[in-house]
Amino acid sequence: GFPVDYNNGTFYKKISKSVGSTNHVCDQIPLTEDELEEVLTVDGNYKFMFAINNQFPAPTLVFHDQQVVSIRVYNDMSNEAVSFHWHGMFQTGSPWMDGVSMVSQCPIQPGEFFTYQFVASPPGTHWYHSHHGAMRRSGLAGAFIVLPKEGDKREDIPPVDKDVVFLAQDWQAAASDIEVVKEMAWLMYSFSKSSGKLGTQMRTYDGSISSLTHPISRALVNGKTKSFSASDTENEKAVPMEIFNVTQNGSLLLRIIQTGMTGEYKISIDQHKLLLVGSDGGDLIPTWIDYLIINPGETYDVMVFGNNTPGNYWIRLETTEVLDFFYNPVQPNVSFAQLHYQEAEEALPDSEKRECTVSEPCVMANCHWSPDALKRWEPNTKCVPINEVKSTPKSVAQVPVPIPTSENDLQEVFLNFHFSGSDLISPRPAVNTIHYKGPPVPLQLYPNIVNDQTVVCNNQDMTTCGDYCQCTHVVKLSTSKVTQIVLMAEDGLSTGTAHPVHLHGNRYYVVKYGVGVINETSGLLQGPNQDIEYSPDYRSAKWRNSSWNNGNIPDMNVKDPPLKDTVVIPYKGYVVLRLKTENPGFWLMHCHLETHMSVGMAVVIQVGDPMEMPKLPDNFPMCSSYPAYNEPDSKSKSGSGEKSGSNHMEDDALLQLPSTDGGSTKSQSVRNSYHRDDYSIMNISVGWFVLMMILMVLFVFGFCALSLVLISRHCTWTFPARSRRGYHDIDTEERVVFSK
Ligand SMILES: [Cu+2]
Repeated sequence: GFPVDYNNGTFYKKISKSVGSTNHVCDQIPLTEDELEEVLTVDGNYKFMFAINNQFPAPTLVFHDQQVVSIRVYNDMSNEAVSFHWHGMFQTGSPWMDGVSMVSQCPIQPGEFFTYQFVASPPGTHWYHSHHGAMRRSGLAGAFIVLPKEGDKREDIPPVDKDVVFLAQDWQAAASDIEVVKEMAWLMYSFSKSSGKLGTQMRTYDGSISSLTHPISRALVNGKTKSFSASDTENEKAVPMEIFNVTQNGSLLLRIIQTGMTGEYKISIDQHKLLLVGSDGGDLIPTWIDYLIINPGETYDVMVFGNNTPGNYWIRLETTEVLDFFYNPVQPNVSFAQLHYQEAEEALPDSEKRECTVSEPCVMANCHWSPDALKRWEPNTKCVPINEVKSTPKSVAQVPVPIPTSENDLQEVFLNFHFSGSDLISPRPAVNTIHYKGPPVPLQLYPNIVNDQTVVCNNQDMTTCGDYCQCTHVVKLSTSKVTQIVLMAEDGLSTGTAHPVHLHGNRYYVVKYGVGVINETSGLLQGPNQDIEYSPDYRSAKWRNSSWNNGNIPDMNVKDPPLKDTVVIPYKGYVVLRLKTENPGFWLMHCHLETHMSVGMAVVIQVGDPMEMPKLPDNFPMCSSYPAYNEPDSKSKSGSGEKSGSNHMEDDALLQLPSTDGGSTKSQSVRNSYHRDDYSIMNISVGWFVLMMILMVLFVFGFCALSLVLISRHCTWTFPARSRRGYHDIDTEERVVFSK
């Protein structure tokens, strides 16, 4: 793209040069019709971003259950490699189509294409996104809807008049996503380069850190947002906002998908209750709610009814930030979309939220805080954690909740998603104190590499790891037993964040939920939950009460728990999952905050022995044998959603529905390049400031010393393994394949 300007009703291509500290506009050339078509307005700021078929958000893909999907991805980017994950798809029999770079496939290099082919299953609201690097929020994500088979319609929910996609995501106008990940990698996000100001992290209801790394991040709905703040620019106020149309007494199914990079949102519609009917492809017993908490990676189906006075109502996406880093109260950040009754005139809403009262309390679904923490901030609000949201009887009958028949029939794994390190020395994202590092060749294509202890490690063999354990962390599970996974988020630090954890290739029942200990007076977290005993290094854990072993955990919901593929672990709490690991393959399990996942908060779940895994197709592209793009096909490249003429595509398998009433974010107004620097910051007292500066100086000195040590180690140890020749320890035959 290029910077564009909007002046007196005309869009200009702006050519400017900076001389010294000032920016000189050299020329303004009006945009051509074709160029106008390609303007994506988003929040009204100029930003480098990615697009699929020139669309943002990426096109919505719709299939039917059990249909064979064939999608050809052509990497037309100049420098970045890419791979696509079909989030929520089981990939039964096709683990190499899961799209995880260096786990299921080699990344697709610029100029190359790769055809994904798999069976669409299970039905429900899913999505697709890049699974290489950090490009998801900046455009490489879209809805992936699997409709039930013809005639397999739900009868337990009211009729749906309109079925629409609602993609919610955070958005950072100033920094690129790579920069945000980089900040996280070096834990400098509290001294953000983009804001130049100290301490931008906020806290949520229980005092844990909000997962939004930058509090100003505005939420986008289907790629749109609009500012109503007096301090914002004309263009930020002029860009269109997403509008969902409903008719009086009509109904709307909103397929809400959180495609964001870092932040969770609390979604509500003024003066309208939401009927929660599904999540992550699982059908839920319909439940009325007022607020939906949604984290990156999750999807929820909610119905809205035109049962109020025809008019215009705000749809609110609020952050859950209520305290600054130093525990001073702050107002949560709010972004908007709009619910419009077609009988009413088009206007900006002047609606207010319903007040939650003792007699009519509000209901907050997927609430991951203790009710004792929530009540201080959200009075008269019922906290419904995810394990209390119920699957429909039909769903449980189709996928029974796995119950072990004997001690031997259960395999239990404790996985701690945390930051390893101390409060003072840069803690890093990890699982069981192991920082995930991708293998040199994709596991699914070279499964025998799991036997190589210089690459793969786990907690059974920590001898090769040392203090700072960074490797391809693989946890192996058997295909024949009931699996119980206990997810935890404990690091022994004074504060941290909750983590939304996604499992590929499988879904699980969420049977129990536990939160940390809350201080009765302050309502803030004061320590870890009391049900789990952690080893001092947080590498392993066990139930404090041994009678909880062998799957005998009290108060589990094994009758009708929800089926999920992404679940939030409360900070200092835990979640218990039950599943049948019947799908052999290498499946990534990771925190869905890109800032955590990209720098090590991930683990590979190996289901079954390589011998049990489906056989790789003979002509499957290995890293060196990707076909070059040799058939110029401008249609499929330039997009506009047109189907490619290639025979890789099952034409009738791909329906492209209009995403929502509002369409995409095509040009209505644009603005020039980015000038704003108004991050909301905390008021920092002089004392704190001096202390922080001293710590910072100490940190810099320590860091320099550490860097010298690391650089010297790096140069002598690891350079040969990173040679462009590829992984030097695999056998000669494979090495030839891998070489370019
Ligand atoms: Cu995380």
